[in-house]
Amino acid sequence: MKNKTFWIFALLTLSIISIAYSYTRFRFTNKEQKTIAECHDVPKTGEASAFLPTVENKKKPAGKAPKDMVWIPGGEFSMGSNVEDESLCSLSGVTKDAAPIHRVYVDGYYMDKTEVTNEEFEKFVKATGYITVAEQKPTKEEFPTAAEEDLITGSVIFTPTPTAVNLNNFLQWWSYVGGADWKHPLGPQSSIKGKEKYPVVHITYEDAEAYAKWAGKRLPTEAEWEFAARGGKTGEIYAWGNVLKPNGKFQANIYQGHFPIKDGDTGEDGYKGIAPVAQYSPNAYGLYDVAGNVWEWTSDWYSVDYYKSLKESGNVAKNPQGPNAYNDPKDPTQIKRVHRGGSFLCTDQYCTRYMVGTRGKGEIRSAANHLGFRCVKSI
Ligand SMILES: [Ca+2]
Ligand SMILES: [Ca+2]
Repeated sequence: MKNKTFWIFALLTLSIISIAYSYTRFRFTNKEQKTIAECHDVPKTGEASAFLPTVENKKKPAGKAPKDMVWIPGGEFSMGSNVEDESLCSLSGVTKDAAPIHRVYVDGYYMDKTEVTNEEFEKFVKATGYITVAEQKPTKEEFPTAAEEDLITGSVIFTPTPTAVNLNNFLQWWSYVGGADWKHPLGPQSSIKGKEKYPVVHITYEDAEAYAKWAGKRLPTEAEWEFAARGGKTGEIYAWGNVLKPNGKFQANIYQGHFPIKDGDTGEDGYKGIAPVAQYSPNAYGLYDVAGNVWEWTSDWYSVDYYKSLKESGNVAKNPQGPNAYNDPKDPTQIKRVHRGGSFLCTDQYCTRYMVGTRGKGEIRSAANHLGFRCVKSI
């Protein structure tokens, strides 16, 4: 059942999965160890002067910030990434959708300090009776070619392989698991008991949006997310600076070790797999886990050339809301919005999308156990 169902949903979930791993095919097809040996601590970047100084707004709202939120002043900044490679191992690839660097202005707003937790999401569900997409039985209308017995509730879970595998096929380590959802993050036998402070996962875009609306908040635009994650700094590679491991210490929950094999994650950063929120130092605005732990939804449609169009306009983009529609000619049927920040499955060898200016994307009705969100609130 698991495999059959998996294939039905493979297309639907492809986009989320590909966020992290599709480009591994470029890298690991041969001489894996040799390539790893070429990895370095600081990625190659394009012309540094592409970044102009961040200019924060001075105005601050009166009164205290809403509970568990911080004030993000907004202002003008240079958005995007000039990292030339996909990884720290000189792997060329898809971070190119984060180029060119372009000038953006955003108004100030409050932002959740952390990813939304299981505890917080449970309050929403108890108050509203909300049922997430993963808990809804897929319909024949949505999957017309699926057999009836394969239309079961569930979501996608990272499933380590028993032994080393050729990393050119990410379907080997992702499975659609019946009964997986936010309350059962690792499948029907698992629970969130004792995991109240962990980020909620298996959240689709509409789930995140429903929570935000209930909470009197909204999802951040991609520009708001990046402005906040940069913490008022200019053109740095990571939310904490320009070196992945200052003083040899990881600053975010990502993945170390041999991917994707069982027990391959060494947890050198302190956590194998997902971590409770706020286990690492916050950025300069007081935000935790903007890099790693779980990917975070933003409200922008994904368009592969959106940054290019903003740059070519020649103007500072004022409070950009994203393109009018999804656009990715390489994957026209999977309708996606932008994800940001990377997850506990991103490694320093590839999937370096925890670099603060880089982008991810996900099909809007797909979820996985490395995908969550945080909210913002305008004044
Ligand atoms: Ca980790
Ligand atoms: Ca995160």
